[in-house]
Amino acid sequence: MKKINYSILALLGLVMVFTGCNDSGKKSSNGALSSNNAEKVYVAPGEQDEFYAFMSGGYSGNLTVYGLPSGRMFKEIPVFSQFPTSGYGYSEETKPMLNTSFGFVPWDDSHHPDISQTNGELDGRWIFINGNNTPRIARISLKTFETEEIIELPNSAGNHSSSFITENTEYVVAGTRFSVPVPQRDMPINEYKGNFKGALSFVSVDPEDGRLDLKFQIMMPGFNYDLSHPGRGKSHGWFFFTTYNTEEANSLLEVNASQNDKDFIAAINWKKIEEYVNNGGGTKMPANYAHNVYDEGTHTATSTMKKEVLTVDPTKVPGAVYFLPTPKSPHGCDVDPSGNYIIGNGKLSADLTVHSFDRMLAAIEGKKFDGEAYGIPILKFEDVLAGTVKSGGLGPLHTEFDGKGNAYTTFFISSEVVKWKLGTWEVIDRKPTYYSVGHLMIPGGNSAKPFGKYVVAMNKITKDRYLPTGPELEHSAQLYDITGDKMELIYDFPTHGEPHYAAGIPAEILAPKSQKIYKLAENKHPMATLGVNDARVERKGNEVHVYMAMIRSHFTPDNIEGIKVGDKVYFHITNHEQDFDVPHGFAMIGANNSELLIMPGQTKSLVWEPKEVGVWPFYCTDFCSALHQEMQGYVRVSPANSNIDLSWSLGE
Ligand code: K7E
Ligand code: CUA
Repeated sequence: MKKINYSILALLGLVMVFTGCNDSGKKSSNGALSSNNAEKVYVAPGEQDEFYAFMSGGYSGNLTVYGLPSGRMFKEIPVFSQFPTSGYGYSEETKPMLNTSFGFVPWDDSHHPDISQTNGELDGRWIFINGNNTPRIARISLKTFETEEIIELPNSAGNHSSSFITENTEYVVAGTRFSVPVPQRDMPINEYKGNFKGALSFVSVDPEDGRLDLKFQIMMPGFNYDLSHPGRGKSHGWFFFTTYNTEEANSLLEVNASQNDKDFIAAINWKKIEEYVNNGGGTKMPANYAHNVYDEGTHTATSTMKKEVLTVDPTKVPGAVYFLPTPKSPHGCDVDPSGNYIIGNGKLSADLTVHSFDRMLAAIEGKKFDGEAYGIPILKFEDVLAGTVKSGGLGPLHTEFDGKGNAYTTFFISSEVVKWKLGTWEVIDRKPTYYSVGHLMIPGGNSAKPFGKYVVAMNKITKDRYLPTGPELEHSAQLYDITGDKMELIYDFPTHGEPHYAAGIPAEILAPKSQKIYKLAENKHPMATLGVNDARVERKGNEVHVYMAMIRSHFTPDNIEGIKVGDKVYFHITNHEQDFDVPHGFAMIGANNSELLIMPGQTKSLVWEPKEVGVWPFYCTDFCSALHQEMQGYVRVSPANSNIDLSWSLGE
């Protein structure tokens, strides 16, 4: 075992800083300004982009939608974070989406979106994304672009190696980045080694409606499970997870988790484990985790606490789990479109390690093991190795594929994308990125059928690429044309939050089925006001329910009296428009939450607790017609002991 000393780590840090400065002068020499390249990204007014790109928001907790090649941002989809722009997480209907075993958690750190697949190809039904901080997985509809479901993961901490899906979207996986005591308990931190566990969760996806269910958790040794990808084609049925900190250090990991020359890629035969649990295998253990589901018919989410989880001890299922030694604290774990090559990106190395699925099977068959870790067989490095890419770069992180036999790997430290050939492992091209690139994305680039026209590099450091905006700049994406032998940098665009990973898909798969309105006739919200004659105000003790309708350009009712200080006023508002792209907003002065943005045919509820006597206005926040400014109303608030009757009206 080779030791990495402090000075190497310090050097890596320095190289990173210098790369940031040195490359800044190269701007004019990379061809980005040539008119030929300008044409490649120019989407003329009125024309539409060729691809959607869904970028994780990182610490924004959300998912942003961009067009490629234009780099125009179309939407921010709220997922794990409250979003005042639409009222997500503020409205009564969506608050349950953010419920967890820790209570209401209105934020997360989202890293890896992945689009649903059928037979290994993008089918564009849903997109999944992980919450890294309070371990969760979300499912978002690619018809409504709304978050429909969030499931929490028990026994986990730092859900990083997620949310990747299997070839027919049988499962979406989650792997714990931080191993923890399972079950959680009060114990000394320095007794980590041998006592903490790393849970790999397999969440099943209903093929019809996409509903999630935590089917089983594999209780692995207490390493850090960093990234993962499914097998595909011949390796369908397997899942591969990179690990680091196989040293099981609990402090100063930058040194103590860099001791082993090799960590592992864990190869999981999930089909075997599925069979084992279907035959009654596994142990049920008590748990407490939230399962939140948004119903499109009622426009309302419900949160259920689940109390049990099925755990699997991997040593009880022979032939299901193996370790593949992989150098230098690997980060990315990527599988090529054929399913034969598993690429481990050792973030402290220059070379890429490519394992062969065929060779792995042969080694397992021949029982050629190099010892074991906690009862899990370790395969011999030389027996599973397919090849090494001598990259010449430093700090490889992530790899994507173009479907034409090429792979593209990002290098954080040397700030570049390197193109290399699968099978021969030769480097074909390299292009700088600005700066310190993390993930990269080719639409469909982690499926059996990539659309290898562009690669998007997602950079961590922006520096001089844009006009300064104070100490922090938005992160920067860079678009490369990859249709030729050499990559060509053709565009820069800012991205919101911190896009770790992204998922791209041809627009023609999604655009035709994108939802235009919600049909009012199909609105099943129990508090909906489907006809204006149903508009009313009702009191139940100190709760007041306002059943309100809205259409261009008024609210029904718009004058309400008989509300008292100390009341809890629920506005249940139904948008009667049945026209594409005509939402109305609703905002109430002094409400301790946000506005609501209500889609055509939809009902949303906002709670307001008036604290002061007076006559208080509300209004529509979205400029919806020439008379939008007239779309307003008043609520009269009387003293708590007043006896003014409830009344409501419009146009009287
Ligand atoms: Cu940013 Cu995939 Cu969370 Cu690498 S991860 S960069
Ligand atoms: Cu409705 Cu503005």
